[in-house]
Amino acid sequence: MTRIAELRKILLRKKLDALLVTGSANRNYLSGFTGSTAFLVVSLKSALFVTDSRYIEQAGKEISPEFELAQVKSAKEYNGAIADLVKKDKVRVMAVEAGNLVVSQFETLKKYLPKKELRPQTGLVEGLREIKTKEELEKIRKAVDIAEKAFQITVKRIRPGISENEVAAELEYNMRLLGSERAAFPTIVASGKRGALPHGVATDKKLNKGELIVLDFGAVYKGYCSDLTRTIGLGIIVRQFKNHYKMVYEAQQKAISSISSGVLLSFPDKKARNYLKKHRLAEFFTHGLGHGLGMEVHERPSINNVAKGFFQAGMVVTVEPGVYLKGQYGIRIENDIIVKEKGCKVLGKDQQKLVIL
Ligand SMILES: [Mn+2]
Repeated sequence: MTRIAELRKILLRKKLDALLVTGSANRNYLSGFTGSTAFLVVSLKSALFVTDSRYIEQAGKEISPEFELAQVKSAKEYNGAIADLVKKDKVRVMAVEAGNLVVSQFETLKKYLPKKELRPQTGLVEGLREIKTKEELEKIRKAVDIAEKAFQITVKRIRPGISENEVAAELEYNMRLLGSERAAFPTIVASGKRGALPHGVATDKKLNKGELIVLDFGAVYKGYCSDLTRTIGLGIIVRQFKNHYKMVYEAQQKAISSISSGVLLSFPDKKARNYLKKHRLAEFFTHGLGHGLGMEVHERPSINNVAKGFFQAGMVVTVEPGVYLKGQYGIRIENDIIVKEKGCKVLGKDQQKLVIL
């Protein structure tokens, strides 16, 4: 079944006549379009792709033949094209993406469709994206491979006195050279005390001996992301840091080995947290265990201790426990895994030992 057909099944079930797709990853997933300005309207009867002159040629090459392609000249005309389809297909209730439509667009659209109901919805397309096809899994695998190779090259250049920004720049440069379209997100390089900021993006702080350095980075290959975190040490590292590293690694392994199709999404987080609790580190593990990964670096499902639902074969998720000691240091280890019918598969290699440069 095509993605459009899957979506129509959902529309029918929810008694919706159409969906206006405005999220760029959702638009790409359904149509194949990789550009940045276009609307999709999928009704039970038709599928319309609307863009302007900048993207018309690209859209002609990229989009699935299920869509009728329409060109408009102005923002006003976008609304007109949507209204025309709504009329033609006798749409009464059109769903809009609550997370992907700005309020001003929503208000304008209401004026164009005074007698219709626009119903904000979340997760209609995102739900479909949770389970990856073989082709999608291959792209993610390649994105992991690129990030990992770039890290191995970059690590050789890390030494005391160079800045977090320089390390981030080299890492992103090496990912590009290896085939990444862009960095999946602003690269995190957080050294020493800054490591205790779970999302401490790189600054001009210089790396010092004796520090732990948290690097969180990802590549994008054919539209699919990877997301890895490595913690390394520089110079002589005190025993406490090494012990904590081992515990974070063990917590990650406990979580990974608990993941399989049919297991509660909240289970691996509990596994990791319980292990850290035994070692009195749970209070420093201040975020959820992980998240889904695909066309967006954070997507469904969330993997934390309040997550509802079950793992299913074909999901790709990150497993990234960390501990953050304010004013001292941080440790996080993150890998990307594919959920299987039985168990799961870690993409790339895991980082068992603390690498000390
Ligand atoms: Mn992550």
